[in-house]
Amino acid sequence: MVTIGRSIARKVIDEHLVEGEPTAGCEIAIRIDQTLIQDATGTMACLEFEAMGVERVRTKLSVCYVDHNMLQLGFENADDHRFLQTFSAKYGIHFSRPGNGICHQVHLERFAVPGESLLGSDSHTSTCGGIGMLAIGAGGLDVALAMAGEPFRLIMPKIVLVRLTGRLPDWVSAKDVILELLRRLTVKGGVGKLFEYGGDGTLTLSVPDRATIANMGTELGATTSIFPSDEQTLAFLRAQGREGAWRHLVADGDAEYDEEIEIDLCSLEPLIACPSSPDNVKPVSELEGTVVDQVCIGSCTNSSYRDLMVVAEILRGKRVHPNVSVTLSPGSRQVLLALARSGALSELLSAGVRLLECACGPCVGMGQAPPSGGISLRTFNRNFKGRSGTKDDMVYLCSPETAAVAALTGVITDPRKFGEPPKVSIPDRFEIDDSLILPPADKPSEVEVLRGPNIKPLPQFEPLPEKLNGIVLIKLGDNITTDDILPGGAKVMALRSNLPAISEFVFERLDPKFVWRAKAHSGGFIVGGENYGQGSSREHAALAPRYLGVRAVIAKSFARIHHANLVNFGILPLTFSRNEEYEFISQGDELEMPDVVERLMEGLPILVRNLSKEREFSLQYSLTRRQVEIILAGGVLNIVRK
Ligand code: MIC
Ligand code: SF4
Repeated sequence: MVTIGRSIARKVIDEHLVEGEPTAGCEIAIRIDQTLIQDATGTMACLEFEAMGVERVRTKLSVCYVDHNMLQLGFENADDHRFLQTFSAKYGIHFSRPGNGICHQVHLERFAVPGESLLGSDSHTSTCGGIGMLAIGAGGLDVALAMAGEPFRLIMPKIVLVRLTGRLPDWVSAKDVILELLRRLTVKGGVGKLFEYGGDGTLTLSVPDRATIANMGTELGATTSIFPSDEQTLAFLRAQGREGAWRHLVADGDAEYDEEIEIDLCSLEPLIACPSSPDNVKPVSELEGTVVDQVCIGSCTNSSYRDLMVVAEILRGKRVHPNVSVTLSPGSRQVLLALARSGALSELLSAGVRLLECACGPCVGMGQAPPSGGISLRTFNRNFKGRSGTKDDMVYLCSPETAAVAALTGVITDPRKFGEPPKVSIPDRFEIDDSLILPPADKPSEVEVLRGPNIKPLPQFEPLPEKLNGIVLIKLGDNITTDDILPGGAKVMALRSNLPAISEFVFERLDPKFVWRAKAHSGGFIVGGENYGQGSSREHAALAPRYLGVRAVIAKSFARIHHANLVNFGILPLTFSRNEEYEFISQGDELEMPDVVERLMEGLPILVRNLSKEREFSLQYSLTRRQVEIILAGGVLNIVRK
């Protein structure tokens, strides 16, 4: 018998396959070993899990992190934290207390296992791909289902080999590798794809470097990214006192891939993503001299000990520029304590760095908004307009090296001009202190789940009616993000467990009258361009429009997680049969879709009458039988409740 060599991704998928044929484009179901939720998406996921009536999580390991909604401007976030802590204790979930760090960094350090599967209610769950995990971001409801022991269903992605050759030059680091991919492929270049890294160059990258690349693979729209589990992985796990979790996991020599890309690491230079999209990438050298107002270091992308030590080394004995506000949000308490013990923290503070909590912070607009029109250089992964909290922000994404040098000079500077590159040695073993990770209760029946007034029960949604009609509430362009649909930031995110309240903010930044219009017409349709719903996994970007009566989104194409979230909450994701039709639709047009139920059941295109324009056209959908049933039922929860 001739056997075909397998990629790493294929090996892990095969080991977890429950249903389906792992051929690109087909639906598969995989067993989930671990789940991760965080406080911003987790409250809703917990309410959904509760609705499933399961007594204890049925995974190998489930963890809940508090890292996003850390500003406690009122009772809301504090109440939610208390809810999550008691809920976790009762239902068998490990609880990482506020202050312990950002979910992806902590999960990588303390829980990630090569070859296992992880589903997380956060789009950057892919970070743990850096250790050889099959780590996928999803909506809260899909994660709740996984916690209840259900397999995760997804479309088998194409597997793309990213062959890395050579070694990174001085002053160039992992962030520049993923920025190079974003430059080449754009924010929709990875949709329907899984990026697997291989080649000699991969061996030169540590697990945290790989995690930076896997983290930001999400910005390509990818299903996920995965690295081998090799000597580097063993060294990382050993430093975490977890070498027992290691297994050797590499691709077969004759592994087959759907596509291949090559990056010669030696040829890379410092890169930067310009406002306001992660794929607007240019060489740093082209932007030299641009005056900077703010530098933010940290986030789940660049928060490893190595990254923050590099910054400390660059700033050692110097002062940050008087016109630049420099913040540091360390990714984990482990890293922060290691910085403190090594003396690097004193260097950072002496240099004038503003130390923030071990949390997402400025990355999601939880404080530290830049000044009006301000230029902010961030080591983060997203720079969507307004995400920082300042409407006309100018956010650039770059490596810790580029950020640190700009913090000193006050202008964008090619770090290669700075002189000798910083040398950092990584401890063989980190000091491990898991005291902020609370294990679940031994006696769950004795735990009372505490709910504050901000936690509102989930509403009941109606099944799909025979016919849909209504007006086009809004017409949008390409690459609309879930931040555009439902913003982050301290004010709005505090309402994540309160659907009626959060729904008041739908499209607030793009069109403050949207909610008023949706209410006045008792719902309607949304029209979008390519890659609708890219970015965050927040299911609220589907739930809240549904709450306002939206029953279908018509777009040229959809981002993976948002497409799944729309289906989960009974909103029809439709695409144009002919994209030219987009041009003929305007906001306010009255649309009618007759016999939708029948057409969906028979797999026929959806017919649309644009009554305002007197045009008829057809729409397609990419839905499995199971997804059609979900839409007809008005959402997954209606099926689960039955
Ligand atoms: C983000 O980076 O946008 C977030 C905040 O982490 C989101 C999750 C959320 O909206 O709660 C994500 O990436 O999924
Ligand atoms: Fe947190 Fe930002 Fe990472 Fe999202 S991208 S998990 S907000 S640090």
